[in-house]
Amino acid sequence: MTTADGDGLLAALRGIVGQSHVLTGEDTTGYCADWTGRFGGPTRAVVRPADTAQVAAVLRTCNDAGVPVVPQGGNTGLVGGGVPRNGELVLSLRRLDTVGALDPHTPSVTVGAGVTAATVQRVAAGHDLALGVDLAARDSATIGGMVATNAGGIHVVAHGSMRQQVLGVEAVLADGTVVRHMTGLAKDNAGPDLAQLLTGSEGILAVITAVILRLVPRPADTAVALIGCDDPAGALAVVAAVRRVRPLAVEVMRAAGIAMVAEHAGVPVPLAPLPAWLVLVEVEGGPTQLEEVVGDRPSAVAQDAADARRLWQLRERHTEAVNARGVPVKLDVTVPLDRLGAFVDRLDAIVPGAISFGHLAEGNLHVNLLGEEATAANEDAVLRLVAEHHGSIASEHGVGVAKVGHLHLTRSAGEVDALHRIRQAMDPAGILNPGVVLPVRRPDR
Ligand code: 2HG
Ligand code: ZN
Repeated sequence: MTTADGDGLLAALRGIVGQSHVLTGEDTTGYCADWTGRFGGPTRAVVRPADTAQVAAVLRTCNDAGVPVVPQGGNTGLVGGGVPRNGELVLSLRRLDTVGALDPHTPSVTVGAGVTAATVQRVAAGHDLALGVDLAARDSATIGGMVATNAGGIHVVAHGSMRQQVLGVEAVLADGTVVRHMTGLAKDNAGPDLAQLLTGSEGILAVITAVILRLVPRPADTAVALIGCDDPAGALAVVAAVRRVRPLAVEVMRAAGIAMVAEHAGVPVPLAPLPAWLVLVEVEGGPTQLEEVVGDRPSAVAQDAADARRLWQLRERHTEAVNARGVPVKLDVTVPLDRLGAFVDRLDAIVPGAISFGHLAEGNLHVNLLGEEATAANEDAVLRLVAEHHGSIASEHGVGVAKVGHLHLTRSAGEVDALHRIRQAMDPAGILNPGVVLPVRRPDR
């Protein structure tokens, strides 16, 4: 069999995963564009393996044929790292959706790459446990993609990002070799940690097929409040106060964003007049935990679960409200908290119409540029401003294809070279997610 021609390749792939799991033409539509509509392109086929052995056989076949592959989970990424750009094959991991053993002692659970975050939360809740990472895309985002991008979300202040949840990994290298370290031990220093190397590697080093996830205790009670502030300094005072109790989430929004969500989603805004800055805090325990955090600031403290859900909607529906206005340029950045005020002053001067919100305790702002402001020149100006303030140009969504050209603002030449060398060692033919994170190097380099 020769797989150099398209037909031979597709026949070989059908032989591995079955006729109905190699999609072509119109059937590939849902896999070819990202959620915002900003990134995407054609694919020669979408291949949907059922298990690790099939993933390995598919990759071996593609590697032998020199065919580039884009691994894809729930397709909730926002930087173009999980969709085809140029005819690459899409390797969809969604069918790897087995929920394995839950170890109540560690506690942890073993899951396939295609299991959604919401499913893990449901399974964990049955044991009074939770996955430490939660995000608005929970119903579609899959664990493989969340590990591959080191997803963060709303509870990083309490439990860290995916990196802190990963206790073991199974993955397949470009040539089909399966690497497995699934002991799930809480302490395990027998050499460099492969799971940590693959976490955040955005599909350029290997394809993650299964993971052991640490679970955290589910808080018996939580309290939620929306707090108004005049400026970033006021918002940071809320962060300082909430750190004295047990924070689960500290999210920031601005008046323009809240007004946009209220209009788009019909969610009522409980504070009038609308403060310039709003911080949504969730803490472990009852409403009394919030008394000192709220102080004499304008605030709305949730009285029941429905109230809390409404407050959270004001935050979680920002993304869809932004998208309803058109295709945004999304800049997901971190700024050191002591420079946040200075950064925002300059940001507002460059892009006064931007919708910014995010995860305040980590200094993670999602700066969404819309309409006439959604230009490459503004993107460049904002990312340079971030670098000037000693921040990161890729906070939690990853580099993808969106920020490859700006990676040097955040990572030194030595670091980028080391990453190229690791990639070359693990995927010599460069078939895994080419053009993501790192620029494609010519073969003579
Ligand atoms: C969030 O925090 C997500 O809601 C999406 O990271 C951010 O839409 C965005 O810019
Ligand atoms: Zn976010």
